[in-house]
Order: sequence, then C-alpha cells, then structure tokens
Amino acid sequence: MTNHWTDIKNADVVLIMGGNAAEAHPCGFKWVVEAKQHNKAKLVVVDPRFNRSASQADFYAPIRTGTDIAFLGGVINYLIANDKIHHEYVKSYTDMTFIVREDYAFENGIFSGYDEAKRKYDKSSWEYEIGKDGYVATDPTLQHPRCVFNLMKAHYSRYTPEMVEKICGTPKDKFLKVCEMISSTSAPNRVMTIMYALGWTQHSTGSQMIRTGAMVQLLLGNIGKAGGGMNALRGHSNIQGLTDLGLLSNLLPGYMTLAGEKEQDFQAYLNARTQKQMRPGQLSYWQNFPKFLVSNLKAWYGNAATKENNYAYDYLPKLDKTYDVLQVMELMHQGKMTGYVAQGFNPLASFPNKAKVGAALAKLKFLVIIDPLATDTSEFWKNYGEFNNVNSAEIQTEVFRLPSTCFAEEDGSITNSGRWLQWHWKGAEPPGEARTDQEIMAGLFLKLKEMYKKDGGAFPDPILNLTWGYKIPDSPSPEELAKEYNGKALTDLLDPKDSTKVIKKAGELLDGFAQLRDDGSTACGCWIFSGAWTEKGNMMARRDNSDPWGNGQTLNWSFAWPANRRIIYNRASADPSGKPFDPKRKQVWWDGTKWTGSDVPDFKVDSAPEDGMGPFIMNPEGVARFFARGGMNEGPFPEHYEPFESPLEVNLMHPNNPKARNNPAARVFKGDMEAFGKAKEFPYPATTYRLTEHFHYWTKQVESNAVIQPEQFVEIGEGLAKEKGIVAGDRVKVSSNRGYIKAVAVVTKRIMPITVDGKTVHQVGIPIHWGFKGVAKNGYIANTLTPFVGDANSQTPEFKSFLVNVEKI
Ligand SMILES: Nc1nc2c(c(=O)[nH]1)N[C@H]1C(S)=C(S)[C@@H](COP(=O)(O)OP(=O)(O)OC[C@H]3O[C@@H](n4cnc5c(=O)[nH]c(N)nc54)[C@H](O)[C@@H]3O)O[C@H]1N2
Ligand SMILES: Nc1nc2c(c(=O)[nH]1)N[C@H]1C(S)=C(S)[C@@H](COP(=O)(O)OP(=O)(O)OC[C@H]3O[C@@H](n4cnc5c(=O)[nH]c(N)nc54)[C@H](O)[C@@H]3O)O[C@H]1N2
Ligand SMILES: [Mo]
Repeated sequence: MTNHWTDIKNADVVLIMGGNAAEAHPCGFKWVVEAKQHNKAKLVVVDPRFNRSASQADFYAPIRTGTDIAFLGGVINYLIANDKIHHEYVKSYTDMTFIVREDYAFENGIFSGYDEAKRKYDKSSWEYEIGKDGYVATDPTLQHPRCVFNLMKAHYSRYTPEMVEKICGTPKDKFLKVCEMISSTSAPNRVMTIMYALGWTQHSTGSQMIRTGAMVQLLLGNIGKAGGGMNALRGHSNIQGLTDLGLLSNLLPGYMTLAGEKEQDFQAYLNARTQKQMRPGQLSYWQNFPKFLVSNLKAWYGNAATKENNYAYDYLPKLDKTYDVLQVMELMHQGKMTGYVAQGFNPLASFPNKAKVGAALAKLKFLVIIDPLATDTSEFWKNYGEFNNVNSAEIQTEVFRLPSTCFAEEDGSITNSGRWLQWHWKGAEPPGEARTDQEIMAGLFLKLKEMYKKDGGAFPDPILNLTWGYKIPDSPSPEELAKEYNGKALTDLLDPKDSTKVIKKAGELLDGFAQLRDDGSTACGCWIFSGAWTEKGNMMARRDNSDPWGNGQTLNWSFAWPANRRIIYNRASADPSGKPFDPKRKQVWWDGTKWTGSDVPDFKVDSAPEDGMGPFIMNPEGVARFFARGGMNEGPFPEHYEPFESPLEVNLMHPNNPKARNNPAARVFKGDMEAFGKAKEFPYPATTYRLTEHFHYWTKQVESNAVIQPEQFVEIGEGLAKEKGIVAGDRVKVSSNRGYIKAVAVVTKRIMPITVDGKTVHQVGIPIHWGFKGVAKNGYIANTLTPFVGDANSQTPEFKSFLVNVEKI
C-alpha cells in the first residue's frame, strides 16, 4: 500500500476493483465502513460477481474477468476528454510534459521493438528524448506531438464507453456512472483510494491493470494524499515482509535486484542501479544503492567482506533467469530439478494445472516439507481415489516432513499491507516435535557448513564465511534477527558535516538507513527496515495509538518502513509552493525552513520548494511516470489484451491482428500453449476466489471451519442454470482443457449474465479452498482447472480468467 489501513477512513471515494476486501480482509474493511460513516464516502465496486464488498457498495458495476485495462483505459479517456484532471498536480508531479523518443511506436496492438520468436520486447525505444543539456527534453506548453500527455491521450482515445461496453460487458450507463463518481476526486479537496488484490494481479496482464489504476490516480492527483493512493491488500499476514526481505528469487532485501549472469563486474552492477538525475535538481534516491548493498553484504559476510574483494560480491548468485513459481515447476516438469523445499507452501493445491504440478513433483529425488500440517503436497504421491488419482508404486520421490511451528507459536514481527512492522508475542507452546522455522533452517545450515568444511565442494566460501553470531547457533532468536535487519555501526561513525563528532560508536544500533555507508563501516540486513530496532529499543513493539492530527497516522504505533513514514510520496500532498492542496487533509508542508507535518516527510527535509525537486524521489526524473520508460515488459502504456483463454476469438481493439489477441510478452512455456482450451468446447469464463470462512488450504484441516464451509461448491448464475437444467444443490462437473472437478452447484443472482460484443456471456465462480487432505469433505483441487500462464512482469499465474464447461452430473 502507498497508504495504510487506518488511512482509508480519510477517503471521499473508495474504489474496490480487483479485490473483495469485505470477504478477504474483513478487519481492514472496517476502515471503509468508517469512511462511509464519518466522511460520507461513496464505495464503488467493480467485480465480475456481486460479492460481499458489493453488498456494502453505493454503486456496483459488473465486468468480464480479465478486461480491467479496457475499463480503466476508458476511465483515462473519460478524465482527459471531460477535463477531470488535477492540472497543477499532473503538470508539476508527472512526466506529462516529457518528450518521448522518435522511434517509439505503437501499431495494431504491438509496441516498437517486438521479437515474436522470443516473445520479448527490446525496450530501447521506450525512452524519453534527451536534450543537449543531458536532461530529458520537455515541452511545458504540451504542444509537442510526442510529449507524454499527447501520446497518452491518443493511446486511450480508442477506449470509448462503447468499446468498454463491448469488451467488458459493463453496460455503458453503469460505466459512465463509475467515471462520474471517480472523477469527482479530481478536485484538490476530494480524494479517492483504490483497494485491489488478486482480481488484478492474477492475470496475464495483471501488472498493467495495476499500472492503469495508478495512472487514473495520478490524473486525479490522488497519490501521496491522506485517503488516496494505490493500495495493494496483501495476502498471508506477513507476505509484505516476505517481499521486503527479498525472498523472491530475483531480489535481495529491500527491493535491491540480484545481478544477472552478465553482471559479473561489481562496479557495472552498481552503476546500473545508481541512476543519475534525469532532470535538474532531482534527488534520485537510488543513488544510495551502494550504501545499502555494501551494508547488506557486511551483515551477511562480516570480516570476509572487504573493499579488496568487492565486499564478497562474488558470493552472490548471478541469475540466468527469474526463478518464479511457474519457471521452477516447468524445470521440475522437465526433470531438471533434483530436490525441492516447500516451506509454508502447498504447491500441489496452490499452483496452476495440478496435473502438471503432480507430474513435476514425481520427477524429484527428494521433497522437503516444512509445515505445521500434513499438506496435500506432502501426500501428492498417495492415491486418494478420484481426488488424487496416482499410482503410488511408480513415484520414487522421497518426502521428508519437518514439522514447524506456526506464527502464533513464536515471537516476531509481522509486516502488514500498510508496511507496518508489528511485533507480536507467542500465544501458545508448539506441540510435539515442532521447531520454529529459524531452528529448522539453522539446523540445515550448520549441518551443510560442517559438510563443506569437511569435504570442500565446488564453492564453499559463501557457506563457510556466512556471519552466524547468534547466542545459540542452532536457534537464532527473533530479537537477534530483528537487530541484524536494523543494522549497526562496525566502527565509530563520524558526523559527515563535523568530523570531530562521533554519531555512533562501534557496535551501536543505527537510527535509520540515512546512516548507512558504502565503505564497510556499517552492516544492515535490510535497509528499509532500518530504524525498527534502535538504541531506543524495539520500535515495532510500540503501542501508542494517539493521533494528534486526527488523521489516523499514529506515528508512535509500531514502525512503518521506510523511516516510519505512513504515506509514501506524501510531498505530493502539498502544492509546488509547499502548501497542502487540501487544508482539511494536511499531511506534510514547508514551514519556511524545513518540511514538517503529521507524517514523516517523504522528501529531502531541507529542500525548499523553489529548488524545484519533484516529489517522486526514487525516480531519477523526480516525477511519477505515465510512460513506463524501460519498466514494464509489454509496453510503456497499458493496452488491453484478452486472457489466454477467452470467449472472444479476437482482441476487439485489434480484430485483424491475431498476434495482439493476448499479451505478447506473457510467460508461456512451449507445451502449455497447446493446453489452452477453446470457447467452442469450454464456453464459460471462470474465475477463482476465497471465502471468509476458510484460509486457503489449511483450514480444511480445522473442524470448525470445515463445519461452516464443508465442501467444494461452484457459483453459477440463474440464466446458465436454467439453460443447463441445473438447480441449487445439484452436483455438477466443471471441466477445463486440463481436467475437471466435481462440486455442488450454488445457483445465484450474484453472477449476472453480461453481453460481450453482442453475445450473452455466463461467468462461473469457483472458490479455492478444498482438496484431499483434511477434515472437510475430501474433494478435488480447484487448480486442476487453471492454466499455466503468467503475467509478463511478475509471472503471477492467470488464476482469475480461464474457460470451463459446466455439466449436470
Ligand atoms: N478468509 C480469507 N481471507 C484471505 C485469504 C483466505 O484464503 N481466506 N487469503 C489471503 C490472501 S493470500 C490473499 S492474496 C488475499 C486475496 O484477496 P482478494 O484478491 O480480495 O481475494 P479473491 O477472493 O481471490 O479475489 C477477489 C475478487 O476478485 C474478483 N475478480 C476475479 N477476476 C476479476 C477481474 O478480472 N477483474 C476484477 N475487477 N475482479 C475480478 C473476484 O470475483 C473476487 O471477488 O486474501 C487474503 N485473505
Ligand atoms: N486458483 C487459484 N489459485 C491460487 C490463488 C487463487 O486466487 N486462485 N491464490 C494464490 C495465492 S494469492 C496464494 S497466497 C497461494 C496460497 O498458497 P499456499 O501458500 O501454498 O497455501 P496455504 O494453504 O496458505 O499454505 C501455507 C502453508 O503454510 C503453513 N504454515 C503456517 N504457518 C507456518 C509457519 O510459521 N511456518 C511454516 N513453515 N509453515 C507455516 C500452513 O500450514 C500451510 O500449509 O495460492 C495461490 N493459488
Ligand atoms: Mo496471496
């Protein structure tokens, strides 16, 4: 989230699109209720289903799954055509006036630089034009045909209300009503928040759906303000912490990217990540990257990381490709993987195309499961009749189950969607032989280290030299780990402005990442967490919810990264002269000598407004981008493409270009193209989702949850039920080109038929929570049905749009 949960109460309009907060985030949803009650906020929900959030909405509009870019592109067109944009904001804080290179092009659904054989773009033309002064060329008069504003205006002029209706199935009057409600927040004293989750991420165009939402927010001037922002509602309670700590395979802690295999040279690796200012007077904060990286390497490798050996840069892996979940399963399926560790993960249930995942697991030599429960994955080899129809005798994979504790059985911090690190305390003793994850990992590591010490091996240094200064080596404590993330001084640190002053003594905990150095004198395990546990103590354990400004920022409750800042980009809540755009929503402001306010300013504190520094300090251009230069993999402007399985044969935006039917850069492996089904055989777009009563695949192991939602059901609309002769409670078979599941039919008004390109389309809803392991009724795994295709940027699978058939059994 750019903002945070409590802040939602400050909104005038709440758009829930691509998520169902009332169902999946019921505690957080209370802030929507607060906004409605105390701020007269209007809630707008756009979803294929009239879901629990919609039941609380002031306005609901239906949409066909996978078409949100068409819808939001239509909103952009509406805002520009009706002049509903926050002019001062957009002019000063975005790239609207920047001029784009001459060789950038967009034709018939494809951007310049496409290589069809590789399904990849050469992005070099997606760049700004650089002027004689070395900075980006701009045209403040907006006359230049290639300035971002004019390119964007032309790009989205094709997304007319009629086109939106044709593609999305959203009736034109409903679409226009949503536009009208949204556009009311282009006024400086009104603000909208967008709340989204998997209804946007889990598509082959997911990242670009989110981007289109962000563009709408920028046009309205809603980023950086209280009650505004782009708010990703995260999933597992600490999944935000997982990405923060760099547990995605291509990341280091704090969103530093790992090197590719061509980046063997340390200096070149650093240079590529420390971009120079692209406009005069900008901060370009990532220029501090070497400080974060060197401090990280010092935290990991201690004295073995020296200036002479580039702080042990050679110890870091260099990636030949991104090892996302689809890639890993693909390699496993090709028989190219020996072992797999599933720690708190149930891939047989949670990855797409269960048949493929099961076959892949069967090619392993060993599978390690670290989990409090006996999961479906841990028994993928066991025959459960129709639900897991395998021949156990043929499966050679050796499975090790290491029982772990669950988060409630240990102390530690959990980072919520709003970036708050909140310390929590053990609620119960772990049962049986369960050990904490740290103990299991430490045990494995110490054993490996012993073996490397004894036997050598190809490259023992990174293992042998890893810092391991924990009091009890096979049980690192959460407190020790938290201090390691926060960082400390390794030698006395002198004040850069006054070298006679020591600001930190060797061994002391740092106050924050501003104190990090690139000369090996500081260590820090995760730069964005720096400040969470300082010499003043555990900031994450703070529980003072006093709210002096009445805007819910509560700076003394827990610790928010970065730097305890609650709303990121908050400099943009003030106008260029430093005065809050909306005096009712004062966030930060210039007091004549410095930036101050009700939040920690996201800015250089002493940079006066007349210096002209832009509020988006992480970008080298200092402003936010409508034009995603070099960033996104399928184009600098989001474009609508059909889901890989779609009821439409063509992309209505480009009916004559079959290459532009689906995302040209999406993640598809060779054999999986053939596994896509066709609308003739599988006429109904389906989507998968969660229920409040279950948490994924764990709570089917809990009796109380199993009682309230005992077995797999699917939701179909009354129209489809009538066509198929199905009544509520009938058993139905739902099939895709990859397999089938059987389930109870729930016939409902909540999924209405829509009209897409003149034809009636029935959508099918499939909750995800069942499987063959547990105390709920044994059942099929919903992911038997889903396709093996991922987003072009995040590689997130397309769980939310695929084709099925439904038959009465
Ligand atoms: N009780 C409970 N809570 C949970 C979880 C749980 O299992 N149980 N899981 C947690 C996790 S890990 C996560 S990631 C979050 C997920 O939170 P959400 O994303 O909110 O949950 P979902 O139910 O998967 O999907 C949300 C909505 O997306 C809609 N949708 C599907 N396709 C589209 C589309 O193309 N466009 C639009 N606009 N909407 C679409 C669905 O109809 C559904 O209403 O929930 C978390 N919270
Ligand atoms: N079709 C479809 N598929 C989906 C989705 C969808 O919307 N539709 N959503 C996707 C999403 S967003 C998610 S997050 C995934 C979820 O997929 P998974 O993460 O694979 O599913 P969970 O059941 O949440 O598995 C988490 C496991 O962690 C264990 N666990 C709990 N606490 C601890 C602990 O402290 N330590 C360890 N080691 N283990 C612990 C639990 O017992 C459980 O078995 O599913 C994805 N798959
Ligand atoms: Mo999730």
